[in-house]
Order: sequence, then C-alpha cells, then structure tokens
Amino acid sequence: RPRVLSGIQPTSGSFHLGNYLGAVRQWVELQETTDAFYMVVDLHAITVAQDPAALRENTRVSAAQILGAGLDPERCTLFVQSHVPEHAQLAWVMNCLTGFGEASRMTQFKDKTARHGNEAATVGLFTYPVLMVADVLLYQADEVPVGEDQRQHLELTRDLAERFNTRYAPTFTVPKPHIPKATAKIMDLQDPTAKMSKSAATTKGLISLLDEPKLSAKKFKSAVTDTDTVVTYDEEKKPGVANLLRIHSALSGQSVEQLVAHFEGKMYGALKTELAELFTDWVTPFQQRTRTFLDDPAELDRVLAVGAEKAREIAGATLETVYDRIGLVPAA
Ligand code: AQP
Repeated sequence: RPRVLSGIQPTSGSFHLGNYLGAVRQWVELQETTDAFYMVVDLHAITVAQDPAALRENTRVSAAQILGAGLDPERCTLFVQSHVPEHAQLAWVMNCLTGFGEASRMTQFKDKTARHGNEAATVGLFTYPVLMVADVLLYQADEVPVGEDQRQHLELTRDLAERFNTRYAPTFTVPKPHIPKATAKIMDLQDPTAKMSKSAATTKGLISLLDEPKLSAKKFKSAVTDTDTVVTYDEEKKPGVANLLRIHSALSGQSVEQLVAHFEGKMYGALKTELAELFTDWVTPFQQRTRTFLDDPAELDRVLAVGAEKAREIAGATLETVYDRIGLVPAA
C-alpha cells in the first residue's frame, strides 16, 4: 500500500470548507487504500503568533474535526506534530540543505508576510516550507493530499529529497502531490478570485464548518456571482458561479455537466438555495460527530497518543538513517 502523509494547522477553532474539500475529504478516502498518516501541525501554527490557551484548545478541536469528518484511527495514524520530535530535528538538517534563495522564492511566505506585515514575519515563517519537507520525508510518503496552494512546497520537498539522495545515498522516497483538480482551490464566496482562507479580511465569504449552519446557509445565499443569470460553468467569466458549481458537485456527487443541465431555465437563486441545503445536510451530522469527540477528551488524547507512538516508530528510524548518512556520531 502506498504511504500517504498530510497535515492541517490548528490556527483557528474551525476548519473552513476549503480545508475540508481541498484536503480532509481526500484524507478520508485515502485511508481505505493507503497507509495514511495525518497530523495536526501545531509547530507550523506557531510560525505566526498564537495565544497558548487558544492553540491548546484549537489543536484538540482540529483533531476532533478530522475524526468528525470520518477519519478512523483504526485505519490510519492520527497524531499531533509536536508529539513527534523528529519533525523539528529533520527540519534542521533540511534547513542546512536548502538554499537561501530557494527558500526566498516560496510564494506563501510572501503572501503571508504581505497579510501579517513585515514586522510579524518570523524566521520560523520563512522556514515553514522546510518543516513541511521534513514532515513528508520522515514517513517516506509516496503521496501528499493537499490543496493547490501547497504545490510549490511539494516541489521543494521533491527537490530536497533528490538532493539528499544524490549527495549522500538513496534515503528518501520522492513524493508526489495528490491534488484533485475540482476541489484544489475553493474560492471565497464574496471574492471568487481569492482562495477561501481563514485570514481573509472579512468572514462574509468564509464557510467555517463549526458555525451555526443557518449562518453558512445565509452566506451561500448571498454569494457574489455576476450580472448574467444563466447557470453555466466558466471559470474566467463567471468565477463565482463556477465556484458554487464545484462545491455543489463535491457535496452532491453530481458532475458539473449534470448540474448545468439540472439548473437549465433556473436562476442563480436556485443554485444557491440548493447548495445551502446540501451543505446543511452534510455539516449537521459532521458537527454532531465532532462534538462527541470533544465531549470525551480522555478518548481523544488516547487516540492521539496511540497515533504519536506509531508515527515515532517510523520517524525515528528515518532520522537515525539520516543522522548516520550525514556523519553525526551516535550517542553512546
Ligand atoms: N481554499 C482552499 N481550497 C482548497 N484547499 C485549501 N486548503 C486551504 N485552503 C484551501 C488546504 O487545506 C489544507 C490545510 O491547510 P492549512 O492548515 O495550511 O490551512 P491554511 O492554508 O493555513 O488555511 P488558510 O485558511 O489558507 O489559512 P491562512 O489564511 O492562514 O493561510 C492544506 O492542504 C491546504 O492546501
């Protein structure tokens, strides 16, 4: 079975629809056919300032949402990144293999610096992609299910894996991104040219999974579209409608072509209303499942402890090989 690894940041209490459709939903599917490792990446989250109590809470809420989305800890490995110290250890080695110019080309750093301001940009934020490289390589992952925004980081991962393998000896699996096109980039409902993001200027176009379903339904109904009225799929000219169609398709399982036929002769309002209902039908049981995991913190901690132990076995073995290959003397 191919090995899969992915992670999500506990930067806010609730995941948004982009996180779910772009990443977590793939995780649930892949646990059936792969040897899957999924983690809450708290070390990534601290690359921007976090309130300690909120980070602790959001880490648990994130794990509960992953389980609520359908992840089964019996069929995959779920853990918290900081429980496996090898992530930070391998990241250091990888930092020493990464060119400064190479790291400077990462667009997410530029975007986040622009959003959070230059003064808020830490060295940790700059080197965030290298920590992600370590995350993936530690587990010898074959595939990494992520949204489109992570493609560049995956390319860096491949480059560094190959560089290490060439410089020392074949050590790392060179991973491939797993980015299904239809859900690779879910857009903000108010600005369909920008990706849905936790840190958008306003939350009007952001569908947070733990919000009251009624509030999300309202956001779907007031989604920005265009002055035309015919429901057709055109990413360039009708990005708002295209985004709604892609979300509908992902939630309903119907193809975009089927949906266009279904909405023939109907206006945008019909698409929005149907989407609001579809989302409510999905999110209501998701919230209930998430709540059951949050109501039993001892069980949640147990699941995460089992996951961390399984993860450490593999991560530890990889790090030992790496330390040996680069010439570090083992502790007696
Ligand atoms: N809009 C999106 N469409 C599809 N996939 C998305 N992902 C994020 N936004 C979208 C994917 O979700 C996974 C977890 O991402 P993350 O933990 O790195 O979250 P994020 O990128 O920090 O989310 P935001 O909302 O975009 O946060 P900010 O605004 O802080 O940057 C990843 O696989 C990601 O690709």
